[in-house]
Amino acid sequence: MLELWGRKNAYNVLKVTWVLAEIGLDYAHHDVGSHPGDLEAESFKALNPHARIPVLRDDNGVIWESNTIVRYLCALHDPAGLWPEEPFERSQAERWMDWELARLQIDFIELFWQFYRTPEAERDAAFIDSALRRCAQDVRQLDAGLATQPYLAGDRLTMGDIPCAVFLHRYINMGLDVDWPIHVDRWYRRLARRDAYRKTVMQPFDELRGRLRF
Ligand SMILES: N[C@@H](CCC(=O)N[C@@H](CS)C(=O)NCC(=O)O)C(=O)O
Repeated sequence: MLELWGRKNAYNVLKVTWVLAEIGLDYAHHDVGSHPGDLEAESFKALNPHARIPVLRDDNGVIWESNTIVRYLCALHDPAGLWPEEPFERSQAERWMDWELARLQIDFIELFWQFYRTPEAERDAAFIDSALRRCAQDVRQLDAGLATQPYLAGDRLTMGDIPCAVFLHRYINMGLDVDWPIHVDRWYRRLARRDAYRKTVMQPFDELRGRLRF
């Protein structure tokens, strides 16, 4: 039995709910991260000592770190599909997952928190401007990666698309005046034709607006 802990509109949880939907896996959901202090509860920290969501558990044990969960689910349940079996092909997917964690998410979380989660009167315009410029540069990198192929690791959807595509939906729908270049746009339209992406990632997130605490 698969179990997932995490608020369903949390950026990193979306990666997992999308993969679960994409593969068609049933799971029990525990809505933590929605109530003050629930991530600090000893019962939750016994699952993830870092007190962060998402967390997944199956018959093998507990896994935390969203991209690790994505890799695990794809390897176990969709080998040769979302999980490219051939090592070089897999590296083409994994490099985008690692880049998302090391670079894109850092730039975006700063922007999202300063612009979207911070009440308007408390926002720091210079900080937002700087984070926005870094995100725009990141989107150009994504565009270059998509210039010669429909998906980030080649001609089909793989786990490599998951983290960056979660970012993209938030980035272009948070109410800022942002551009997204042609190859990124085509990729987004392609993803938007997938039921699993629409039903998980392409969902309203306005309950997070101006809300520093959940
Ligand atoms: N690197 C971790 C980051 C996890 C993380 O920071 N998750 C956020 C939600 S996106 C969280 O737990 N925030 C605390 C909260 O929502 O209260 C991962 O990718 O799983």
